[in-house]
Amino acid sequence: MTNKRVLLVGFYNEKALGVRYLANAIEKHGYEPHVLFFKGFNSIEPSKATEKELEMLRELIKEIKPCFIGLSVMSSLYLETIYLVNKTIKEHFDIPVAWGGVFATLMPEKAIKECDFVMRGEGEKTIVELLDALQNGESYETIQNLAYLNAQGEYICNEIRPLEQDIDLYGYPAIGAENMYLIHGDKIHRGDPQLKSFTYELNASRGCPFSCSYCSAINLRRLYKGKGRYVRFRTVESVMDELNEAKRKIPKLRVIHFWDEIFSDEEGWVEEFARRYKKEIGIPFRIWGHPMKVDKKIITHLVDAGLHQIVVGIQSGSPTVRKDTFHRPETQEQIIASSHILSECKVPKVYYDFMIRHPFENQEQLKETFYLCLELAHPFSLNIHGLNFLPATDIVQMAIDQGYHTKEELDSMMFSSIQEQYDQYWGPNVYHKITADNLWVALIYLTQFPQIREEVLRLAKEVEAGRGQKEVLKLKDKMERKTKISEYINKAKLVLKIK
Ligand code: B12
Ligand code: SF4
Repeated sequence: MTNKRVLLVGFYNEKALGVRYLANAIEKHGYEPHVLFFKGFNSIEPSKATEKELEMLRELIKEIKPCFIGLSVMSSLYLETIYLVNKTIKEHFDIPVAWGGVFATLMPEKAIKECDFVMRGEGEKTIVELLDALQNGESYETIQNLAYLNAQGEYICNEIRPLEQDIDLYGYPAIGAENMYLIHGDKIHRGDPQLKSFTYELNASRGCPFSCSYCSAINLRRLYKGKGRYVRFRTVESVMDELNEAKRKIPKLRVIHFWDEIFSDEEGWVEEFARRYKKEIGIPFRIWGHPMKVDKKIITHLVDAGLHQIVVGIQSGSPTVRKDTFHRPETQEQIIASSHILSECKVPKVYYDFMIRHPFENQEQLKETFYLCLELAHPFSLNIHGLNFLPATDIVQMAIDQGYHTKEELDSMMFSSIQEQYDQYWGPNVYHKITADNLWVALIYLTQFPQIREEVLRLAKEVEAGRGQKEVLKLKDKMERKTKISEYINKAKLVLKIK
């Protein structure tokens, strides 16, 4: 077999790092990667694949004629589209299809029902080994991380390989490679969409040290138990090489996003990074943080280097919900102290994430979130959303054990349509239509605005006494409108680089 063309498909994200890393990995081994981003990013109202988009996919496959297709099934939220894509490939072509990504990794038995191979965990080595075996007509039976059905139709799931400790060896994701495509809005765009972007996204590390029950990180860590250190950092040198290349290739670049689950708080690494970033890159950057990883010295270095935004997960103001339900170890004091550090260090934009209105939380605990928010140091903004049950995460079994949902109910939620799943997270029931029952949500929202603090405290007393409903909702609507306008202005300023 001499056809070495491979099609890798990422979903709902033209920046998807997984397929970009894989493209580089297989290219190094003599394959010709083609990367399709199937549908662009839309975190609020993503639509499923249209018939026209599926037709465009079929045309592209006819044009490329790949010997192998890999689908990156990172999230279960858009399985509806992945099934459609998978089905159309299977119906029209005789090409082996593999699934990889976090969903396929954690639910290989479900995934293998749809495709020929499942590759679990980090895919750089597995995909090369599988492609080589297929090319050479050799056995793939012992390839680590691989799952498949054998000739008898039995499910085989091979052992997980040791984790690569030197993640610099993975190189960095393909930027601006020729064979890249985006199918979105019934159109096909050729070339890497990243080149026209204002932002660049990257990972300086892999893995998260925490164990939140609603997140896949702990399940991935368990999968890799005994296979080497799970949280690994790239060298500053490797990160800078990638950023310098991104800066050279992306003319409109204005913001860098680090997509590390939690940005490094390792002092030596951060010092070196900050010094070099400021000198060589000098573009505002954004990170994700954790209250237990907010350290004054570290944040000072990062702000000096250009830290422009940090998003910190708090998730609940109730210590009980946080500890017993979400398995988050941080205390109220640590959360409040971290907010003071971020404020003193003058991080320009601080966001706190909260997950509210889920079956594990009662109204008293919702109030605790309100009172915790009152103690957070300004300025900050809040991301308030619901709880999305994700397949294979610990919180799913907890909801069953504690009698909040049956397994069947959870399955129908977790495997529902794209729109229904996004609605559980961002949707109308969580936040947008605040009813009299959940005035506390509106009050939580209002804690972001220090200028109306006294008014909010007064209204909280009114609500405690069963009054003030209209006033709270009116104020919330007013502040929401104002915030939207100032967010648009800030975005425009950033893009236009006006200070
Ligand atoms: C960065 C990130 C984002 C970014 C970008 C995501 C992206 N599509 O690239 C943003 C902020 C946009 C995002 C959004 C969302 N995310 Co997110 N995200 C992450 C995070 C922290 C890191 C992902 C990453 O870039 N890793 C680095 C790359 C190199 O690794 P990778 O993508 O896993 O790819 C490797 C392997 O998986 C494998 N692989 C991947 N694809 C394939 C394909 C083949 C064929 C093969 C062989 C191998 C393979 O090889 C790759 C290289 O080693 C993960 C956590 C995690 N640990 O994965 C959550 C995570 C993937 N996100 C998650 C979720 C839920 C979401 C959202 C749905 C949240 C929401 N409700 O809006 C959206 C969906 C957005 C979208 N359209 O994809 C969940 C998914 C779990 C699930 N069952 O759904 C995760 C696991 C976190 C969690 N809460 O558990 N996310
Ligand atoms: S800190 Fe974030 S990435 Fe890490 S386990 Fe918790 S939710 Fe997941």
